[in-house]
Amino acid sequence: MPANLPPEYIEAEDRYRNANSKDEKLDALQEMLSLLPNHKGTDKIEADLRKRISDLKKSSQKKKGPTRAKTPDQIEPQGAGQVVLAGLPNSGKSALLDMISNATPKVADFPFSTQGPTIGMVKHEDVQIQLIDTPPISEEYVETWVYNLIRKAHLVLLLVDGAADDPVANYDQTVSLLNEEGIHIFSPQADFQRDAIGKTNRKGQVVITKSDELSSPEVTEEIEESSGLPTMTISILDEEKLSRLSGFVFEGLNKIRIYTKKPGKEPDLQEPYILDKGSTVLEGVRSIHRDMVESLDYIRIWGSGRYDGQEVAQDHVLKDGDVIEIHQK
Ligand SMILES: Nc1nc2c(ncn2[C@@H]2O[C@H](COP(=O)(O)OP(=O)(O)OP(=O)(O)O)[C@@H](O)[C@H]2O)c(=O)[nH]1
Ligand SMILES: [Mg+2]
Repeated sequence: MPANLPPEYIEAEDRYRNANSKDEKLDALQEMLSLLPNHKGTDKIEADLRKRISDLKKSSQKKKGPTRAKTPDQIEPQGAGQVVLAGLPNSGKSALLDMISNATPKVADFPFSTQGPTIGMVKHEDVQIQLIDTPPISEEYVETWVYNLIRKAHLVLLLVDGAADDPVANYDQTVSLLNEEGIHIFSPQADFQRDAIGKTNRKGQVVITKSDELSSPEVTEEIEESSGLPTMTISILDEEKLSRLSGFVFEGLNKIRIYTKKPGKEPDLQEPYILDKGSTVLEGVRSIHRDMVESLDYIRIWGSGRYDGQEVAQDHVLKDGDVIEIHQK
């Protein structure tokens, strides 16, 4: 039986063929379906249209997965901590992540080139640190979620464009934009209240980029002094400086690594346990295995003890790199 398709149907079909986007295709297909005469000769066409509509809907849903999440600030922390790169347009955030992590964000010589977050993992010796590249903050425009991501960061790296005419002014502007949002950056070494009313306090450090184009070497000192934050200069052209960045970041996270050993055996150095700086032996044991605390008898320590294998009290403060041997009752 011939299908006898009306001219409107043929027009919709033309639109479908020439459509440039999935939405346009979907519109055209739905119109074709509504214009399709309802008789036996069109059964196969109808089935085919329904299948194409369903496939298109499925594929556009897939694209709206994690990469186009509604709230890009909700990123699960991984590794020793979540570190967010923040800075004015063109300050070198993406180039830095590109150089030191496994991620490949877009780097461009024009401002506002980054629109979404890019997550990279950076290796510091035997730990991984999560580093997130963000779109710029600026007077003109800021993606709404960027400040939320900064509010949740374990450490904020303030990137200052060393090639700017006045890097100090570049730093000041970065900080004042954050302050306007109620975000205040403190040195990781400073004592501070995490969140005061209406304010967010975050640990942060300064990274002055493009040191190969830095106008004067005093800039670093000047920014370090006025900010009171640990500050370093880097250049994507200077491997030696880049290689020091992961240590600088790890230091800012205020974490330590500890390892365990069994009596009479070599220490297990495969993967460290990550603890907050200042953690005691007891807190270390608790984070390794909560249940061990009750049956804990004593601990021997290699590293921060007076001598290797010293038996230490439960309130002994652990140091980065310590190896502990847990003895249970
Ligand atoms: N000479 C030199 N150029 C650099 C350095 N780091 C970045 N650049 C250049 O600076 C420009 C901006 O770098 P991006 O990494 O895209 O800057 P961004 O901060 O991510 O920019 P937005 O995403 O727009 O905020 C690019 O042309 C980079 O190649 C550096 O250390 N030295
Ligand atoms: Mg960028």
